[in-house]
Amino acid sequence: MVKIIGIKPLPNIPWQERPEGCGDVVWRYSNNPIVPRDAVPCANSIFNSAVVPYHGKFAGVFRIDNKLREMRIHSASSENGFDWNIDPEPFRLINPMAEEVGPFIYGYDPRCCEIDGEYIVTWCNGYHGPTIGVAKTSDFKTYTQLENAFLPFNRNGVMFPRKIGGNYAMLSRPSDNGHTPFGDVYYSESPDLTYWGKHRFVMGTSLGWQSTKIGAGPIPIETDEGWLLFYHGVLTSCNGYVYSFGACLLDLDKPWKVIARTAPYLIAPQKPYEQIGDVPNVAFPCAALADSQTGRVAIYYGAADTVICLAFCKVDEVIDFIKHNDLADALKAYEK
Ligand code: BMA
Repeated sequence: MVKIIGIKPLPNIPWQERPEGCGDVVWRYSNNPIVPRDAVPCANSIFNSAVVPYHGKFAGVFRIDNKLREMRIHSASSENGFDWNIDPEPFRLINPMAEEVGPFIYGYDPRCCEIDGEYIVTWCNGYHGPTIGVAKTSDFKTYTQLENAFLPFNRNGVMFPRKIGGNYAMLSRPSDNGHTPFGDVYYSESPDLTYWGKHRFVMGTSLGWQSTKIGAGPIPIETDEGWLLFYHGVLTSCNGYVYSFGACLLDLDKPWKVIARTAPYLIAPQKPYEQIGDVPNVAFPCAALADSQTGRVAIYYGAADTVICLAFCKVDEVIDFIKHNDLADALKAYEK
């Protein structure tokens, strides 16, 4: 079996077996969505959200677009990973640099990474346009903001769960100030979570579902085969953007090196809750839990910019799928 490295067993990982007759490597939870759009009174929609194991239970940082259509982040907690209590108030963000950088404007698409016993939340932070906001928390009640990782415009800042070459490491997706019709994934390092450099290109757009732009999804999962990274890809259809997701394996020591990457998608928006909502045709993963003992993986994804959903896979099967459906092979066949 593929070995999941660096994380404790998670026997209470939310899980449902693959339905009978389903041949897909990633399958959806039968009771999706797990969080409806109106789970708290202020919410217009609740989606693209992050979760982590926390003191034997689960903690979350959820994206809520409120009824003023402001984009906010709220803390959440859960006993079982399926049923969530969401704080009706936005997260308490303490910003020691507020005098210099101004107040919080908006925040969306959070990710949450446990590293060296601390929880680091990254999100798309409004600062003269979108860039990567960073904060630390230990209790999921108060969050202390750090410097923005990058200059505007940037989105999809996703930390690695351990230092690489002695530095913190993050993937991100430089973008523009609008709905960005392009986007590749880059890697950066920082000695102190303040100064970011050593920027490396990781991967760009390619065929089909990932032809317009791509962006890192959940915190990568370390395995003895490489970093397992789920990522979203966007296709431009006659009817607008279509957000699907696939996965890749990145080199453990030099994560800007792609070992293999799925040519086909793993999940594309095909269920009504992914096709109908505030933004139709979106499946956008922001978190994944993994159990190192069983190889079970639970993926949290936003659907149609409206609700939160769950999907499942097994680490062996998904890595096998990535290797046997590698984009590099598809591109070779394409050239013939
Ligand atoms: C992206 C982000 C995501 C969103 C997606 C589809 O640019 O804003 O939050 O899910 O568009 O609208």
